[in-house]
Amino acid sequence: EKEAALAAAAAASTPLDSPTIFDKIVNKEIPANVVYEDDKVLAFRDINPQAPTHILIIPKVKDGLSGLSKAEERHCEVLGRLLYTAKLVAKQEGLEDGFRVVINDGPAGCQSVYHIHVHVLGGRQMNWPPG
Ligand code: IU
Repeated sequence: EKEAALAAAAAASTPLDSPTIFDKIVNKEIPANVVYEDDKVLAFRDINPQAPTHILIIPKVKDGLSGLSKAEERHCEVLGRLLYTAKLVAKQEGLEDGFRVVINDGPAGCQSVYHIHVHVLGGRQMNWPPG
């Protein structure tokens, strides 16, 4: 019985479930320029900004959400919280003329950190289509 439980645990844990650098930021093990925080989410400036304002919003607890493609119905509340926080942060940053929200997913989506995050970009004219 114990072996079966261990096998099930091994099968369930993939590298995508592993902690990322964003867990270290949440735990304050590495510094970040935090612009907003509550009990559920953390927002901080991207270290490699692609616009005058470039902020990342992440859930404090990953709960399997390595990316949007891994979303389950139980994640609906936190997904809504991430988008609502994007609005709060955009307002806080004074992006009255508009802004862009991006979620990259998987290799083809150019995702590099496997802990879901919403990019908020603004302070310059965005272009369409994106690269
Ligand atoms: P992506 O959507 O997974 O590609 O976005 C990851 C972002 O995380 C990217 O814009 C990086 O510049 C950013 N980032 C960061 O802000 N701090 C870090 O320590 C690392 C990545 I690693």
